Amino acid sequence: MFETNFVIVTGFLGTGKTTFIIELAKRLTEEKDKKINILVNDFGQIAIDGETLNDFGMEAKRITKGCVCCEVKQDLVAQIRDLKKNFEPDIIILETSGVASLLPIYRTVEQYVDEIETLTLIDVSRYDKLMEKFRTVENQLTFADRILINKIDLADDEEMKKIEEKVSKFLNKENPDGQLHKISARKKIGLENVVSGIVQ
Ligand SMILES: Nc1nc2c(ncn2[C@@H]2O[C@H](COP(=O)(O)OP(=O)(O)O)[C@@H](O)[C@H]2O)c(=O)[nH]1
Ligand SMILES: [Mg+2]
Repeated sequence: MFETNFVIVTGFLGTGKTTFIIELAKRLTEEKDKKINILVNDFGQIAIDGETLNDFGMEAKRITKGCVCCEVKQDLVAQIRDLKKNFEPDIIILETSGVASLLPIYRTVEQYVDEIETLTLIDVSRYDKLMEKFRTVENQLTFADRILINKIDLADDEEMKKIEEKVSKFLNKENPDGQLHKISARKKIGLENVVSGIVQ
């Protein structure tokens, strides 16, 4: 049986998931010689001004009838089976919807893939607001292997220090094994360690 690894990318709408995945997929293809397939669960979301995967010539399959963490789990399983059979990817990357909880997705896919890596993006400028309002953001941070503070190009040193302290405090309590990375998906900063964390 062909072994496929699976990368789940969560983060609220607008945190930079698509931008990050484009860069991640490029690097895994070019630098690590991996065959990548991408799944996007973008139900009910209006694409903001971010790039879309297809603009970059990446074949992305969409799951649009509901959230893969709840009502369309079976669609996700069907897509994974289909990709494995037809493309034999080394790695499948899933962009979840902004409101998806991580754990149910993990549980759904674990029996169909070899290794799962969970990544959660947060946005320097919206961390406080999102943490206050959305329980799912807490869930996304709690069950992530890696937490990526994205858009560091928008924050000065003082702001960066503050947000790092807040995120570290949360992780110490809720997810002490979670690895923290500071990145800019758009400016392509800090991505090397994330890539090598996925493929040594
Ligand atoms: N300044 C800045 N903007 C970013 C960065 N990463 C993504 N963005 C922008 O944030 C917006 C949302 O990005 P997108 O990838 O569509 O987010 P998604 O909804 O999580 O998939 C777009 O305008 C991106 O260009 C970054 O590192 N720095
Ligand atoms: Mg997106």
